[in-house]
Amino acid sequence: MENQRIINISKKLSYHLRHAPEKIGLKLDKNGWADVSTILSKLHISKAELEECVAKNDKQRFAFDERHEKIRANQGHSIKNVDLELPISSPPKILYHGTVEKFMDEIMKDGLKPMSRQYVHLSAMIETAEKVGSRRGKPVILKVDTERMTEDGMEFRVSSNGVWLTDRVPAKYLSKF
Ligand code: HQG
Repeated sequence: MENQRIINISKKLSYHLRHAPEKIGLKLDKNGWADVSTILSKLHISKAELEECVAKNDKQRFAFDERHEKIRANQGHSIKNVDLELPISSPPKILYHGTVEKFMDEIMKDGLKPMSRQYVHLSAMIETAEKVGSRRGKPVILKVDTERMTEDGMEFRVSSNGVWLTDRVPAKYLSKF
């Protein structure tokens, strides 16, 4: 398949599996899984195209169940009642968050908030944070002191595609990189 077509399908999958399943009559179960057959008919794509899209996705955003009858997004949900049941994990001592200058006053006052998503998204690699920030303009990179957060009882989870997730990051654990 052409790269642009893969990207277009991936965007639709992200939208419906994370934010708006009802727009195409899709139902997510409590763990975020949706029927592959519904996706195929509503997005007018073949099983082979869906398989290729999942396999070639640059961030491995989607996962199939064992029999490839169900699919879900690995992270990024805004739907509140989806629980991926990710176990609590111990993160590297520092994680990074990429944002942009216009949000900085608010972030350094209120900390990082999940905004429209379930969690604040953090990464182990600076390069990833730079990419995330660049979606909005010139990236500003924040360091998150996860060691102190953990000492203070805060929890982290990691998605199967390596994105670190936490409920929020109070400003005292943040510093500019
Ligand atoms: C900012 C993409 C004001 C935050 C990426 C960010 C990621 C605040 C924006 C994933 C704030 C939320 C998530 C506060 C946070 N005041 N602004 N207190 N706290 N913000 O898109 O982290 O390609 O929900 O800095 O690669 O940018 O979709 O989060 O700029 O992994 O798979 O509010 O989305 O992945 O934006 O991105 P988002 P994000 P996918």
